[in-house]
Amino acid sequence: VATAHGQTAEPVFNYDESKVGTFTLPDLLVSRSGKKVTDVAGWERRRKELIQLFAENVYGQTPQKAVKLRYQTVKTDESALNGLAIRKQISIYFVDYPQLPPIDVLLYVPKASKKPAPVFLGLNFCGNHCVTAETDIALSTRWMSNGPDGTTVNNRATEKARAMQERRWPIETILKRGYALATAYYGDIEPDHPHGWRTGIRSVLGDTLRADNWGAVGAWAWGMSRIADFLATEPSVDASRIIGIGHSRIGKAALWAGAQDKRFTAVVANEAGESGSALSRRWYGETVERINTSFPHWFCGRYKTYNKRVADLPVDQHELLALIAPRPLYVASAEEDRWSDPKGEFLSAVETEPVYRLYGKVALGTTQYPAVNESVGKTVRYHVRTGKHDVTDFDWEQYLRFADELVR
Ligand code: GTR
Repeated sequence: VATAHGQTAEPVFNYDESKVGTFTLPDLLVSRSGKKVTDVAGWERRRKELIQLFAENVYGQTPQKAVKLRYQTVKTDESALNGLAIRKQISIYFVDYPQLPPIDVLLYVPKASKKPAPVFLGLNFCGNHCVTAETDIALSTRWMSNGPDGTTVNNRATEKARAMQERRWPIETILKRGYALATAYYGDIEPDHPHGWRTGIRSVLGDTLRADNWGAVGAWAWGMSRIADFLATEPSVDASRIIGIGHSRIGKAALWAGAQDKRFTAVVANEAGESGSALSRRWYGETVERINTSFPHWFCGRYKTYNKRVADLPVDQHELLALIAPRPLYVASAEEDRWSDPKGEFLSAVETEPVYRLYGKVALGTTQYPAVNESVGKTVRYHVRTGKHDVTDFDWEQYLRFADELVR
């Protein structure tokens, strides 16, 4: 049986632009009660309403309880990467929940920087040992998805995993451009599998009986905010300039973190796709039903009730992007990453324009889908690069320029 959006009873993916059909997005600037938003004060009210709607229907409620943290510096290298960086390994402990593992933060600060450095903050997929070849980074002992070529044994990292994703983290370039980098393994906050919550922060916060209990993406977003708490105590970084960054599922978390927490001065969502940057109502690539089926632990229970009726969702993802306004936002796609729906990510960014305009800013400033490998936009930027689902030097080159122009 075809629904209004051409989706059949089985989760079927569409890669045919001619089958996308038409859809109506919820109006960003009209509140649930029908009130039109015409100014910043009205938007700030609407903003709160939208955060609640995303919490109730998509990501679940983020517990507001203040959690006591203890920061322990495990190791400092005053001259890492041939003198380019001061490198610190810090563990964030949850004082009231000693059963939880700490979040292990890896921080690089440019040694040449005379003042506190603006900082990119992004979670990583396979442990801090994966982002660099430096052997004095502790090998993460946490649960990992099984990786290729002996990089894991029984869901634990092996020495072979070192530098496995180094290519996605051009640390030296970031440092040479004057930025610090803070990263941590997303599985420190919650291991990414359906029972992972039992050993993570969701085992002690939230309410598993509720349809709007937070999901793993919400937990990862919360973890980013806890790392921001730590950065606020770290004199070598400028905590008024934190750029939240994330790829794919971690990009979804980065967006949700930035939406809720204004301490993220800017947000970069690299191929965040379905339930991240891309419009859910656009039937192309991954669907709400597919993501809820493959990853039942990522979102709140209520999100699943929209599997076969996305048109009934009270929100769509352009509203998540708009929650970043008036702060700088970068949305990026890759041409071959059709699963993330590049065009749906672009259109979502286009839709934020009226909100940025309320603040006297230009968002993308264009509705024209750009050529590949061309970065467009003003306060909101977008590119679709050639290649696959990944993070490349090209991507970072755009993010660094964006940060130079809008964050520094
Ligand atoms: C895929 C998932 C995407 C994206 C991706 C990733 O399997 O369908 O939504 O999150 O994983 O994180 O790389």
